[in-house]
Amino acid sequence: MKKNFLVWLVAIMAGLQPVFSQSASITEPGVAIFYPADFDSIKTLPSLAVIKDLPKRDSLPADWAVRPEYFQVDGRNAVRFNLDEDIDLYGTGEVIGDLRRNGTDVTLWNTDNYEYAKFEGKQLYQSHPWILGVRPDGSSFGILVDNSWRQEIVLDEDAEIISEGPSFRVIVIEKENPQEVMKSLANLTGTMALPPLWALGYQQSRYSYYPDTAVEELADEFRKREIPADVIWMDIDYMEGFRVFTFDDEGFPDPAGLNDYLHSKDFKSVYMIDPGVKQDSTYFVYQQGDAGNHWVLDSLGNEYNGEVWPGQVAFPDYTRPETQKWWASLYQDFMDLGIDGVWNDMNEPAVFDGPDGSMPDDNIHRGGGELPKDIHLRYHNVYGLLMVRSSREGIMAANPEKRPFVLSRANFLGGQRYAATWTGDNSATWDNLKMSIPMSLNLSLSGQPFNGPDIGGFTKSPSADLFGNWIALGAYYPFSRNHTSNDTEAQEPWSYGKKIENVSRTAINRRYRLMPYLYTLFHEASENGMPIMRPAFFADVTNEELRDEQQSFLLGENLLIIPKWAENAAMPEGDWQTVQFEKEDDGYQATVKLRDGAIVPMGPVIQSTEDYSTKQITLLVNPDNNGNASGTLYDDAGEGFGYKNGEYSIHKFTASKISKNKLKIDVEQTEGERKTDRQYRIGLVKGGKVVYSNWSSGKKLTISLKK
Ligand code: NBV
Repeated sequence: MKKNFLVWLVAIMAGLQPVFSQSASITEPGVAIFYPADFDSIKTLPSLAVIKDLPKRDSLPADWAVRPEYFQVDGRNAVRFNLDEDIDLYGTGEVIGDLRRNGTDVTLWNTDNYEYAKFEGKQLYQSHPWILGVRPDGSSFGILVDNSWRQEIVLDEDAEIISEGPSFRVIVIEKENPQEVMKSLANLTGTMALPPLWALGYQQSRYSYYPDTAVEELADEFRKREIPADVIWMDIDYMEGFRVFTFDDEGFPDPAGLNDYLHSKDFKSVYMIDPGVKQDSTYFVYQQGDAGNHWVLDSLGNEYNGEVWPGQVAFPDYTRPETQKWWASLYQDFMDLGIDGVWNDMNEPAVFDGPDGSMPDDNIHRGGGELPKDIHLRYHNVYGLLMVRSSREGIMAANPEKRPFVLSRANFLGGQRYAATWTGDNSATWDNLKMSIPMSLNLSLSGQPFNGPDIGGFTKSPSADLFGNWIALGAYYPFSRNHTSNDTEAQEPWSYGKKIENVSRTAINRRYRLMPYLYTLFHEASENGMPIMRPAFFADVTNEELRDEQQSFLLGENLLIIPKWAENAAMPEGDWQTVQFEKEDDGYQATVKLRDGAIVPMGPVIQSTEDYSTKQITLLVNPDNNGNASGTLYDDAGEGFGYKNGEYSIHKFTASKISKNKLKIDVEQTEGERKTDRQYRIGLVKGGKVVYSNWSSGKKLTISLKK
């Protein structure tokens, strides 16, 4: 109270006018909602981030710690949170720099930011008005600013959010630990839908594989060299003059044939679609868009045009329900060609000749349905989200039996509901390799579990050594795709000679071996929003030594990944044991450590997820001091929606000691109706070795603990 008064007094003296929130209430246990005195719901609602109704349930308890103070600065609406100095801050979306965000500022304005070079890298492709705070005792809070207008998050002594739009509501989550905050965020903003299993595989891309025969040869090469992979990506050159939903006659005359070929080799195909539609009156997409009045307008109400790859383009106004439907409908014929997934790029939207590389702030989005008409300044940050929402719907309608997969460059808080993401145009530098971990972690801590950077770097060509290090780490990103630009050297795993080819194979083999665990984590994320890639401090939220650890990270709660190049990574306490996958130490592979008390299900090496099966599962186990351990395996068909009707299984594994030298693991199916004839064996992880039991199809497995 005293502190608030002081802040108020100082603000008055500085000529600012604090306005304390007009209304504050509890909307569900541990979640408070604050509205400013001058709140105008038409200007910021309906929320595109929050999908839950937020009724006022209770009054705010007097001891509620994290409260906003609304104020104005230079005519802008702002909010401030007075935070104790010892609080560690995370999240704020897609950001460069350190994991711990204290002392940083970021501008939420989706920006095509090649090499992260513009605006000091402080404004990237996505916007997440979200801060996660962790106190010394591990208790945590989340601040969700329910506002899409251009805004800045300044994390200095206080946390301030300064918006260029009207005043906005704020939601504060208060929980006993950061994990519970993440679940609560997912409860408010939704979770990633369970992706098709193939999307968890290793993926190969470049700008652009051309022509189709090069794509086929690439697929053959992976199979010949026995480097597992699931997806090949088609970048913009497959199109006819960069016209979306068309194919270049010369290079890609028969896309259906190409996709058939890829499928016959157990590959999936993902094709790029940008939002800009070439202004060409002979082109069917432009004609339809024109006839349907689907374009974003300039401030005078005329069709807005800007320069992108195809030349002058018009931009679909995804705030309009009719435009959403029309855009979705374009995917019908497209997906009928056997396309498996869609890559939406340039959807910040990027406009080469527009202000700051996008469209003017006063462009008009007409809305309709749930969204009111408003200017671009309000809708810019959600342009990508609305685009992928529509793309996803179109893909679903085209293939109702399949799980859609969309990758998006731009997005907004809550956008994990519609698309996975990658971190845009990074470069082949050591700095970018190292920074990819905190980048992916902060995206993960902002509600987007399915993310990763371009492995190897997009711009510049990595040395063999840098590529080797990158692929050895990249095998553990939730989204694991090698991608590079059009003016770089070949970046396939075999492009650097035998040694790095072997390094790549070993790393990717490991990813596929861990697939049962990884898929279980994806399922968990789709259910409750727990990130797949987690900061090391999640292993012990009271250990402050771990709070800025950003070389190593957790995959789920049971595996700790320590890249080869990590120096003195802070280790969580406990007896974390190194998992030995392959015999060779090639100087590149990450150290994978299994938590004591954990059981991790692992499969055999396969060449793609088409061969995935859980018929033989190795249970890696590291019993704790008392000889106990536990773990989980989620399984389903890997595709389709049968899992929503019980066609899945969850098995729980519980290890305990039955005598001084004998460990048993009980296997129990706890959920679902899927039945699998499965054999298990135990892989006891100890002293840098894995000791295996025999295979057994029983429900009780045993292994001797003697050497
Ligand atoms: O479509 C070409 C590229 C793509 O490869 C990259 O991943 C995107 O981030 N795209 C950007 C457009 C231009 C890049 C210079």
